[in-house]
Amino acid sequence: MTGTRPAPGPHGRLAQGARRVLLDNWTGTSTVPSRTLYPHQWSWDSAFIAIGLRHLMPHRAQRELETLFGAQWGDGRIPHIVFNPAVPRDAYFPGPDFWRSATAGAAAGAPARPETSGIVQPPVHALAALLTHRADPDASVRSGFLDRAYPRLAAWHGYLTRARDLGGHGLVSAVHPWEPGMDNSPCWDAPLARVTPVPPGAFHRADLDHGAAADRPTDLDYGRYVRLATDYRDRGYRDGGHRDGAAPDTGFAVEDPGTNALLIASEHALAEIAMAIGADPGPHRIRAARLTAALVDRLWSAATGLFLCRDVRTDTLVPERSAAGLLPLLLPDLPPAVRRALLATLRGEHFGLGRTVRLVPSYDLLGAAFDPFRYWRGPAWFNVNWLLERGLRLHGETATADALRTAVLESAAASGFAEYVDPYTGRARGTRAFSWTAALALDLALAPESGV
Ligand code: 9WN
Repeated sequence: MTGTRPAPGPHGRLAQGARRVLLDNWTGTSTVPSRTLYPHQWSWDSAFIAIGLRHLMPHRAQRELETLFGAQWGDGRIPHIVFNPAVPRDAYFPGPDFWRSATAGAAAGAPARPETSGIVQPPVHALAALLTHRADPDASVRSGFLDRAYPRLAAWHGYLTRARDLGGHGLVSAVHPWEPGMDNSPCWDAPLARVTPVPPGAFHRADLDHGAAADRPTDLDYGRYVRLATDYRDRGYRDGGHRDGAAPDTGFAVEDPGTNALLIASEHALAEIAMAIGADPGPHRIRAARLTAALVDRLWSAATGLFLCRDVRTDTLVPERSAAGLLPLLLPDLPPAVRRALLATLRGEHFGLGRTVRLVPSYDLLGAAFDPFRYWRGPAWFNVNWLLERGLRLHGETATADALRTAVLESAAASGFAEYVDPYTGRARGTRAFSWTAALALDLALAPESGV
């Protein structure tokens, strides 16, 4: 199957290039983020990929999500990686032999097959499922897509809000820096400093076989990532949950505004999905409102004009400005003063949109840890910019959204659909032919102003 060709339009060449990337990265049941660096299925990547694929082949977008849902654990968690058994076991580190999901995750309900990781990524999936449905509602209804997706998504959100409320105030905590999807964000530096790294010789980093070391996390970071993942695995992927004000018994517990904003946006989407299949949207609306109140209460910093991360072990806000703190712009019902301040921060000197940069950087342009090359410590990422474009449009900031859309399209095409780019020059960094860059550029090219 080669799929539908995008109609020639103002972005015809870009759409053809993006289509090529998505076809090349399709494995038959899902899409790899990158053939070289990330040769399995990743959770939030698949959500973003479905959002692009829906324009080419809506049923393939459904399949992308349903392959992921097929790896869901009995406790509701959707794992961050689903391993492809056809790929050599050491092609990616940490691979299936590290996570040992079927045995170490048995008590948490991990399936015997497929093998997966045991941590999670941000819950963008309900939003992706709703947008996939809307691409071809008749076919979606005929195939029962939303009827199958709804219980999966409800169980997933149930897991996050129940098992991951480590702070006890309703928000979801990440237990590993890979979980918010922004692996080496400077927001993790302080909480991670308490973690004893495993020695560098104890593992082999497959990422450095494919990526430039200057674009990737350091060996010290990796030593700590491996320590945290090992400890989580060795306690059977058990989540402590909230224990009456006590600090959680995990080495790392952070409330991240990006993850929580995406959960709220997805909870709104779940309300729409519930309506579409004749279920009650009320509980989802109530949960979205409660989570929004908790987000503002726990993570909003009026002094900074930004949402910050909270280190749950010390119960303090982390004084680093990350683009994750801008993602609540996706939410329809922010208090007006918060919304205004957030928009000012986006255009101010720390993120510089329309002022010093055309794409939003992942981290504070003026921050001490800023590095235009190194992964989540400065480079601009296309998923973050796609989410912010959507947020700007939602809040009626049309001119800024239009300019951001143009910058995403130009930069995605000029960089060969790079994983991320230098926010000042737009020069490609990381891997190329990266699936979510292609998918989200395609979405902006083909559904530019509909917000659908
Ligand atoms: C670890 C796949 C993933 C993305 C993450 C990105 C990166 C993995 C890695 O790649 O993380 O999960 O090996 O660095 O940070 O957001 O989902 O594209």
